[in-house]
Amino acid sequence: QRLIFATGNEHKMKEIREILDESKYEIVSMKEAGVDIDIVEDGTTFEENALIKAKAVMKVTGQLTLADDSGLEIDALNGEPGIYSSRYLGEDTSYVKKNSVILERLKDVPEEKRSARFVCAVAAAFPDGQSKVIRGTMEGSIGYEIKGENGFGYDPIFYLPQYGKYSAELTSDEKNAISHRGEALRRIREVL
Ligand code: ITT
Repeated sequence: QRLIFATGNEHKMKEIREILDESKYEIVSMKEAGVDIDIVEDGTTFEENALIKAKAVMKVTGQLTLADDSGLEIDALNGEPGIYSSRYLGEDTSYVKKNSVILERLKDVPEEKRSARFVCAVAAAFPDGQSKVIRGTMEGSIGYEIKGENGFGYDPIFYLPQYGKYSAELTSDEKNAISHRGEALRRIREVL
């Protein structure tokens, strides 16, 4: 089954290809599909933004389209950066900088108040106009340093107490097995 994945984020794309069985799905990125449109993500939730992206690309291609809207919710920052995770502190700010600023903002926050979670909403927009959206989460906490070489974005500050490791220290298989994206994609597979 052919499906288009409406993301311009290559790190997400890599994880998506690893998680979904490529013998069952022909996964085409937006770039590969030749889709170059500006999508205004003006929803107020991960789910709304995932649906906006999937529907916009389904409209121009007429084909089954999936989209991922995701981010990091930090409880001590009242859920920030949340749906603004990629725009946080400015679109062009590096993640080394974003991650350092977050550690600095949390420097006086004690262990028990450093809880955080990654959230991923995956939406499917079908050619007949129907749609479906599913959320996955990964619970953890904000660590005290920037650590690990794997993953992307906020993975180097996201600590998983169950593993005694930062998310960026996990192999891609280990991350995909427990991640917000892994959960959401495995569940949406059932309705494709
Ligand atoms: P598309 O909209 O084109 O898919 P984007 O990167 O702009 O790409 P989002 O608006 O969904 O996507 O922003 C998600 C941001 O949340 C992403 O850029 C990362 O900073 C962060 N994020 C999401 N999942 C993550 C993960 O698994 N590990 C680390 N950071 C993650």
